Amino acid sequence: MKMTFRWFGANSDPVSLQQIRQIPGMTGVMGFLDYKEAGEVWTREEIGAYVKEIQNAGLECEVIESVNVHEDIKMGLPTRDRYIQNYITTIRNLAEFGVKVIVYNFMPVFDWLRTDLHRMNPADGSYSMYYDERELQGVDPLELVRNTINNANGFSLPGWEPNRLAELEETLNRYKNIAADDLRANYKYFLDAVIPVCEECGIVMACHSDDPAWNIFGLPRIAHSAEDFEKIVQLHDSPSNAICICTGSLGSDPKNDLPAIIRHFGKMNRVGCAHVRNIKHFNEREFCETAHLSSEGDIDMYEVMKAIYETCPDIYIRPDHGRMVWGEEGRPGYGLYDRAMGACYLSGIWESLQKG
Ligand code: DNO
Repeated sequence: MKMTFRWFGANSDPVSLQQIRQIPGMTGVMGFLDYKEAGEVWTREEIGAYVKEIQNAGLECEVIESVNVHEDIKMGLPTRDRYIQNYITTIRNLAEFGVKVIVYNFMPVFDWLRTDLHRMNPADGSYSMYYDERELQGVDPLELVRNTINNANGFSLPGWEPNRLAELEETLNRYKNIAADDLRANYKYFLDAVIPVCEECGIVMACHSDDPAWNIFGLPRIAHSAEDFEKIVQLHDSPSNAICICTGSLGSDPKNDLPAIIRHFGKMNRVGCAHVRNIKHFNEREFCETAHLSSEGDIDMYEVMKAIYETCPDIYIRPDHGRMVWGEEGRPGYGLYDRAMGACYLSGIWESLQKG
């Protein structure tokens, strides 16, 4: 297992590479050029400078996250081929600089969704991201987008690029005619084009699960259960066509048996990496993000790490989200302190698995 940390780049992340390097056990970052629009080519110059900066800080950059898939590809529009070609150029460029895994998602319009980015936990005064389906009743998606962007403390949020969301109304209308099977067919078209290139240049594509793990605003979503992932890995049968296990998003549906899912796809060599975090449910479709410890939420982190240890021990892992603690005012979901504590906790479980 290689422990990594998400990093948004020097111009955008209040967390520095030196701080990341100082977290015990940290080997590298899951990198992101957060200024790139979906569909744009990530150039050799941009990637080269970014990777060099990370390596100069004593860290690796073998995973890149959120090379976003253009909506035209997901909708299967005639313009998709141009965006797929750009994606392929980006894959080749990333491979040239030593990247081994690309984390992406195939969710229509919304990458991840919360109804509150900053809710105080009455027990200890820390803050968490929160989701309550009841708070979405009667909410217009446009209003939700505005609120999410306005409440992000001035930070960019992954998957919430303002330009992409500017065409939201039109995009939502277009999706009315796209069923889950259509989306899957468009997904296959994309994978058939990019996976052979990945095989050629040694890249694994890791599909992130839908967050939360159900449909929202009537949009089709096809990546939130073991059955969904089974279909995805079969869409194009190759070790380069893999999944990113995100315990917090898959775990938002208590029916998802996380250790079993990890074991199943781990044994198939189809787990590209993992985002490991915990959540606590209050009601059906109402949960908050917690500290990583098993005792703080509903996910058994020991069992999650054990399943990784036993079936896919060589993957990249990162702590994810957690809370805002000690007065930190960071990017929602990406504070330094709670993720650093989470990384140490997960490394501790790992050590006990190795020695036990
Ligand atoms: C949310 C992240 C996601 C993830 C993308 C990958 O916090 O885990 O934004 O990076 O879905 O494309």
